[in-house]
Amino acid sequence: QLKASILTSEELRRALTRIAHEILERNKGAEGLALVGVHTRGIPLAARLAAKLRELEGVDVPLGRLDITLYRDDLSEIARQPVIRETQLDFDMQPRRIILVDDVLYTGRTVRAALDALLDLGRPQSIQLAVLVDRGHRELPIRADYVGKNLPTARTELVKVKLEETDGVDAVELWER
Ligand code: 3GP
Ligand code: 5GP
Ligand code: MG
Repeated sequence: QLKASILTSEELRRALTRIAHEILERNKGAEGLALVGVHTRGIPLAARLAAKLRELEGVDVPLGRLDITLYRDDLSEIARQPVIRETQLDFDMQPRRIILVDDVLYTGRTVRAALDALLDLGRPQSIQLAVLVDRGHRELPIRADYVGKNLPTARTELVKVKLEETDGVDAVELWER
């Protein structure tokens, strides 16, 4: 059941705006960047960041997507081996810095799989990671460069990320399964 509201739509919007500014600061602008969204909700998040970068800098940052299948028993136990199913990258990675975008960072296994998939396809200048929520419990030496919200969680809890594009509403909630 629902335990807490973590981000309202307004707070989610502000968090993404802040991340867009942090991306511009760290990379000295938007030139040479590319955004790559990870499976369902990382993809609309990457698109929103691209829109903000266009707004702030007038630069069209290319967008790509990685579709990852997570074999899992239920929604709160992720599988040991996330598998990359479908990838769409219509730009040359070699000259670019890639910003990988996901909704929730948990064990880090999904990001590890995403890095493997990207590096199989090319040799970008660098890869940075942006996530809306970091819920802790890492099992690999992976960290995010940009975090919307750091949220310490119990393993039994569940972070629900709802986005207009996929769920009709913007909200982040903490649930007990
Ligand atoms: P996503 O595809 O946008 O990432 O039905 C899958 C959705 O449920 C996923 O959305 C995923 O984020 C979400 N989800 C909620 N809790 C968990 C969890 O503990 N593990 C995984 N893998 N997904 C979860
Ligand atoms: P990881 O591979 O880091 O364990 O998990 C990251 C992936 O699983 C992300 O793509 C994320 O969508 C999903 N995930 C893991 N835990 C949660 C969670 O509590 N809530 C949501 N929404 N997604 C989660
Ligand atoms: Mg996800």
